[in-house]
Amino acid sequence: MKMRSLIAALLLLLGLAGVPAQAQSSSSPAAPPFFRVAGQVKTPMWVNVPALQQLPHVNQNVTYFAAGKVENDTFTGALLWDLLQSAGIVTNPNIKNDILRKIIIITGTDGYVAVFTAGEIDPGFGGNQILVAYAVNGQPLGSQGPAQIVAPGDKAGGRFVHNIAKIIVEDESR
Ligand SMILES: Nc1nc2c(c(=O)[nH]1)N[C@H]1C(S)=C(S)[C@@H](COP(=O)(O)O)O[C@H]1N2
Ligand SMILES: [Mo]
Repeated sequence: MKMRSLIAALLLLLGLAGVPAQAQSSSSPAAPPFFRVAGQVKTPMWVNVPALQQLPHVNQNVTYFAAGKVENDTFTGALLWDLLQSAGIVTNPNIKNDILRKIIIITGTDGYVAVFTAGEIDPGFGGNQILVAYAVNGQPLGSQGPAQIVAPGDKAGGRFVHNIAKIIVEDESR
């Protein structure tokens, strides 16, 4: 009885949390609508496309190699920096440039991993416009969603992690 109402409540929560919104387009198995932002952040969170769309929109036209073929696409998304600012990267003010010790680990639902550093995306340092993209050429990512990384300037698509499952901030000295 108790367990059954717990399960019912969980199903209701899942429903409210956006499973129906996800059920729209892609023909391949639906990717989970949320990914996790956690680790050395003040506010760990679950992020979906509507949450990303609340951050400033950035468009990037990129040309890169994927499996030996040249791709050219225009992606829309939020800056990885802005997303992490909304979670608040934990830094120690007593450590000189502590932000430069932070490592950002992006993992896809298939376990694929690429790593960035806070220093390369911090506007005060590298300022690279790494995107957490939710649309390509004006269309939702569908089976590659809910979001993927776009790294403008990369020659090949290896760091363009699809189906983001988690973004974890770690510290060099962990
Ligand atoms: N989750 C996940 N993302 C991934 C990969 C992968 O295996 N799993 N492969 C990467 C590689 S090696 C490339 S070249 C690009 C290819 O994606 P595209 O064809 O959409 O450009 O995706 C990247 N992102
Ligand atoms: Mo690749």
